[in-house]
Amino acid sequence: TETERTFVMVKPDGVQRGLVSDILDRFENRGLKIVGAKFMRLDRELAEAHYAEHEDKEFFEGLVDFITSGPVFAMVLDGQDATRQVRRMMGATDPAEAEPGTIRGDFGLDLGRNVIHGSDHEDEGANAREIELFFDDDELVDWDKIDGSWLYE
Ligand code: DAT
Ligand code: MG
Repeated sequence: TETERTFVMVKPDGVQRGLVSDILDRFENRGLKIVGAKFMRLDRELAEAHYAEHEDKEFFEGLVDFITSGPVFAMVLDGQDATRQVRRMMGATDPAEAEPGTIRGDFGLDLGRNVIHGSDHEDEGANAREIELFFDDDELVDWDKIDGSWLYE
């Protein structure tokens, strides 16, 4: 089975609200394999690099303030079509528009507090770029999960 890795991060609001386990539960139940995870706090340099594509937007400063305001739970998930599937599970950027059943649609109300980040599947290479920004090679684990042949045909 052809799988790929994607970068996912529970933002400071999700951590403060105790949503880490619930969110991780959804990804594990879906069949995505954890290959990296860490609890950390972003410094401004990392936050600005992570959100570089938005540096000219008027919300950039507030976004960097927010994402550095408390700890996050960062992870790398592996699976078939993982980047796009995680985005589908997250829902629309604005929780007010996200469908119920999605993470943002179930846990959020406000655009600036949307609980979770996932690599953009429409931005080629965003997943690899973000994984490299947040994780050293030796922090990622190659392993076979026993449910592989039951999850994939
Ligand atoms: P996503 O996080 O769904 O990839 P994005 O890359 O367009 O969305 O924006 C990054 C984050 O910036 C987003 O999760 C919330 C914040 N944001 C986006 N648009 C915003 C806006 N118009 N006003 C305030 N914050 C915004
Ligand atoms: Mg984005």
